Amino acid sequence: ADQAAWWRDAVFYQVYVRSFADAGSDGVGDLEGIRSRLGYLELLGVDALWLTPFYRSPMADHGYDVADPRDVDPLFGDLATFDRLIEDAHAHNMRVTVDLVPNHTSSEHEWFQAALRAGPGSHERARYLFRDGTGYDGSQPPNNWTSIFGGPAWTRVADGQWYLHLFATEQPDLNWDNPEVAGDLARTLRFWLDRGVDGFRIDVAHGMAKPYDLPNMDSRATHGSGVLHDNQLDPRFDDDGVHEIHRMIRKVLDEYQDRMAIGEVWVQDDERFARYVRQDELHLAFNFRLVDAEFDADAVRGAIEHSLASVAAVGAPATWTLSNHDVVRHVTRYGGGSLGAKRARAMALVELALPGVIYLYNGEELGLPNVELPDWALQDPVWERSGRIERGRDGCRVPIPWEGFAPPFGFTSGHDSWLPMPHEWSGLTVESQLEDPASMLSLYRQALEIRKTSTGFAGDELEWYGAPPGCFAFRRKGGGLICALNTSGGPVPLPPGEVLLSSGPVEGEHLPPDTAVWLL
Ligand code: TEU
Repeated sequence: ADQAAWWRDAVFYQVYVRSFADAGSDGVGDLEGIRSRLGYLELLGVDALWLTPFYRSPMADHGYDVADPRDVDPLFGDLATFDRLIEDAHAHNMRVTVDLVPNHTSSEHEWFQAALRAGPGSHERARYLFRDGTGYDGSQPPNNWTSIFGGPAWTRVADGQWYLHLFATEQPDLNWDNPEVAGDLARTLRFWLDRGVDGFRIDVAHGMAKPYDLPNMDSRATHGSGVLHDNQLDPRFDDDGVHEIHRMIRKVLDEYQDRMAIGEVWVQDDERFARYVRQDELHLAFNFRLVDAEFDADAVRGAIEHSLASVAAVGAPATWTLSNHDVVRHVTRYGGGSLGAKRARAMALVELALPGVIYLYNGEELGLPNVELPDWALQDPVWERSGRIERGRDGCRVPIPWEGFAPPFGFTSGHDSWLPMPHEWSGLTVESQLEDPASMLSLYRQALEIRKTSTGFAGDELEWYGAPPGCFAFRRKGGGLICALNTSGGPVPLPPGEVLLSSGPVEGEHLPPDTAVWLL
């Protein structure tokens, strides 16, 4: 049945709820805002949405710190609005998937509040990972684990015990050895499935399970985030016990029709990565190798081949992502300005030519660059990071410019958006790009339309052609579509075929630099 499932070649669109559309005037995006823009998403041509967390939260990590996973935060709306959103999205032929955050809760979650009150050794503390400290007076953390957000992964509470948090201090890790924790997740799954959601994106799906004795991490393990983890060096992630949790999740999903789950899996080893998408576990796992690849034909080809190979053995579709709410937007990664935008156009055609599942990040279809925000505007709790996100992740989370000539560009009816929007974005609004056949938005619309309707995209296998240095060309074996990319400094001969679409002007028989083309 999985062979024909709706998600196997779907194009998902990640809605960063805070930043997509504000139906009110508080400058923060909300569920009603999304509902009011469904027409746009249908016009764009995506099959499904992924909504980032909109649950009750004190927003220490903008909603990835969940205080109640079965309610909507008043900032984003209420359950009735959510139900209307699902109903309307389905009426517009789009599926809706939602985020799940099972590795940790907010420190404001009633469980954690009860754990603080109850004290060492209590039933309440056993839902989290509380431990005594080390050193003669217990004043040192239980082990050497670091937080992905910087600093030690342990915080000490008033009675002297320490609790584990792999992310912010306000995100205590749950104890997945406690059956109450799994029971509660099953309840959350059913709660949203019963409301009609089509699936889930599982946050930190390689987390959750921890080895009981919590052994030290190797000092050679990378501390930054966005880095693939190696369980040999780093026992914080990818513990073997995690698969039992994914089998539990899958069982619940299988009680319903046509529902799916994709895991956020940052795992180095291919064989270990593939375990997450075995028959009885998750349907899909994010592969971030395209995010890591520079704009270079060999690097991109390597990422594609690696991604395809890593899931081939288990028969799960590959997944493709260029950007998300945690990384620098790819227009900027590729050099920024008009060069970055040109390369982003080329990479959009490469990505959309690939077999499997696509995840677009809101705003990439407009060619939004990362924004250099002034210090006063920064909000992300991330403070001590690896190079690519050292100033935090706010720069890729600036709200979507919809229309008009000045900030907030129709994003909110209020005066200010939660992060300031650049004045230069007047040329990048949805309104201005819809009219312009040469815009990034028009390119995405055409590409998505062709991907959906052309027979060229059939089959899962690629055949690679010989190509000049700095270039590649592959053919979809089943359907015959050819995609060629030129990352070299000069023009190269076009492969034979009729041009269906190109990311920039193609003159005569040549493919110019920083350009990709589809041929049939
Ligand atoms: O990110 C999980 C994760 O592993 C992070 O290291 C991620 O690589 C990092 O944020 C990249 O910069 C998820 C969410 O996507 C992120 O937004 C949350 O902050 C995090 O979980 C905690 O819930």
